[in-house]
Amino acid sequence: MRFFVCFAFASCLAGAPPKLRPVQEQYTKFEYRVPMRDGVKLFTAVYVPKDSGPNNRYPILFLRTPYAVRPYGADQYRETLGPSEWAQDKGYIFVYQDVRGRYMSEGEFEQVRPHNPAKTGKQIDESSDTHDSIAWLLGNVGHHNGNVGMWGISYPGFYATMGMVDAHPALKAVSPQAPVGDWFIGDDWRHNGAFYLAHAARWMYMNSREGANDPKVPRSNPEYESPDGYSLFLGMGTLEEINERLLKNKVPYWRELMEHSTYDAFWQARDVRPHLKNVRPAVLTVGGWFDAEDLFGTLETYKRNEKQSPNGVNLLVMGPWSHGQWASGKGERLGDVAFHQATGEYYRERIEFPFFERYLRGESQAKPLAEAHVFETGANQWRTFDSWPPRQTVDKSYHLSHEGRLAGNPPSRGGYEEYVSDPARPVPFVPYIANTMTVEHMLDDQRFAAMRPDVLVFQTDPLEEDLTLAGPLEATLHISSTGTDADFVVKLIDVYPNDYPNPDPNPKGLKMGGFQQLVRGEPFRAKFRKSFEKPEPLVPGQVDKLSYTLPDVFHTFRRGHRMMVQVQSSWFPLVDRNPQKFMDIPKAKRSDFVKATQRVYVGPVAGSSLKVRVLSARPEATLR
Ligand code: PG9
Repeated sequence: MRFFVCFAFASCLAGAPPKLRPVQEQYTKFEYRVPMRDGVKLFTAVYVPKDSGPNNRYPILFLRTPYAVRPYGADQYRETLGPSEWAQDKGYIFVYQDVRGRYMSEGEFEQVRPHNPAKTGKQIDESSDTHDSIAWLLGNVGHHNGNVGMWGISYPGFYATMGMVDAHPALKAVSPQAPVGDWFIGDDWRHNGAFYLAHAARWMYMNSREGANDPKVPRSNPEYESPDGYSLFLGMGTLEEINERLLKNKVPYWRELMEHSTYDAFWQARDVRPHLKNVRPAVLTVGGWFDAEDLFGTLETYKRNEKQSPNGVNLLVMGPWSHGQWASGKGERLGDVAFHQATGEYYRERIEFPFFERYLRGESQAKPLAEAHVFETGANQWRTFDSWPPRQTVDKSYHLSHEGRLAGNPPSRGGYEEYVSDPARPVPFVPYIANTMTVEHMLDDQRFAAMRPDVLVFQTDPLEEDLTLAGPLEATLHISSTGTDADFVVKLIDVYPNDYPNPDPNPKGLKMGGFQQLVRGEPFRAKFRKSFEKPEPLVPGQVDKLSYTLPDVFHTFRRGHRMMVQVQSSWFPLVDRNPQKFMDIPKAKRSDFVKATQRVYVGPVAGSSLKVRVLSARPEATLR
């Protein structure tokens, strides 16, 4: 059994999901306009179990969203309720609310509204709107047991996070899932200053173009002129042309984003992390190792809460998932990579459901959970730890070396590898045709990239033993460029052995021998190497240092596999093109995009490396 081992519980097989009754048979729906402290009313849909006899009491599970609590109308029911089929079946009072300024709620919407810890009187933020809503629900909805929980994925995950800040005392359990942490450093729009073009263009058109806030307007993609995003975005040339041609200049938020192209007060005010202090509710932060949108925010939410709320219950779940993949379906695979078990059902039944049962219905309802419940990719097994990253790791650096080697020691002589980065022929981010950010790109085969002359490839010999990495990665690159700005993308890749078996059945005709599975990739925009607030140009030809953190991994490189690092200067159209000329990129014209020769240095001093954390022991966690 090479791929399917379960340590965390006696079995990691999820039970069969419950057979659900239609929502309207089990629940009665009510709609309310809930008043906030400043008089603004928020549209709120409440589903109460029908069998709520005089003595039956249920916890409340509350979700706040900017994406509409459709369907509207007290006789119109959602098809499913709550975070899972187990929760819907058991019976909770499920509450859905349009956040301030969205769809049927009054007031003004603000994207990731900054938290105001010093608010007084009628001043509001998302924390106070949550607090006021909970107070109203407790006073106006019958049959509750006095305990409230919250959950939400992605943007709703951000609202769950804000609910736990200065929380209402009845809020006992919160599960922020793929929540935003910081939009400039690592979530959604920018990663280390590099702009996530394909994702931003689609999301913004769909959710924040003029008129999209009308409940009667369906959510829709922009009208892509072609399914081939590579040539489409390349043909549009500049960010301004993309705004005109694809977004039809209809997205005020895109313009706002373009105005804030450094880590200025706008972004700093939206950094959620400083506010995660002395959080009282039990917290279960949930995320996916292959979440392309909010992996950074997920890990940062857990880590910052751990540090700043030392007395709280703070738990983490990380599975082998794309953005939100854990919420439905079996979760047996992502893209071309199989996990050989129903990871999603397992999580919903064995982790998320017990979490809410325990903290909202009572300790007798569910066993305690481990602090960190994490899926080990590569080995395909769930593991539990008392902390994340685990304490039992040792740091090890893998050095980029001559002749494409990746080695445990730095090379004894210095040198460099170089390539020409041409903005007219950027490195594609996927080996197939796509016009949006695909979810699978986070683990797609990188063989197509390894063949390009503008991608550097460094790899180890086949490993003699399994090697498990647990925690963040630190990239250090010594670089020079003939330009005055440049992007560098560092990718960590698991190279499968040449005799690796193909799946059976194999409808896609996959050739897994030599497959280069992306484990983690992250860009860095070089002008931000000293400061995200005050970018500085590169001096052409001068060696400079970039060092940055790539989000955590929990991955085992199996015996016989190789570890590979690729370095490149574009990742298109996932990331916008860098003109390779120091400037405010949203203002770049076609003529500003120029070729540059990039050098990556190797050697005993001022070389380049990837620091990893190697798991040195395998303890199991105590349960909380
Ligand atoms: N990741 C998306 C998002 C979160 C927060 C703000 C803007 C976008 C989402 O899927 O909701």
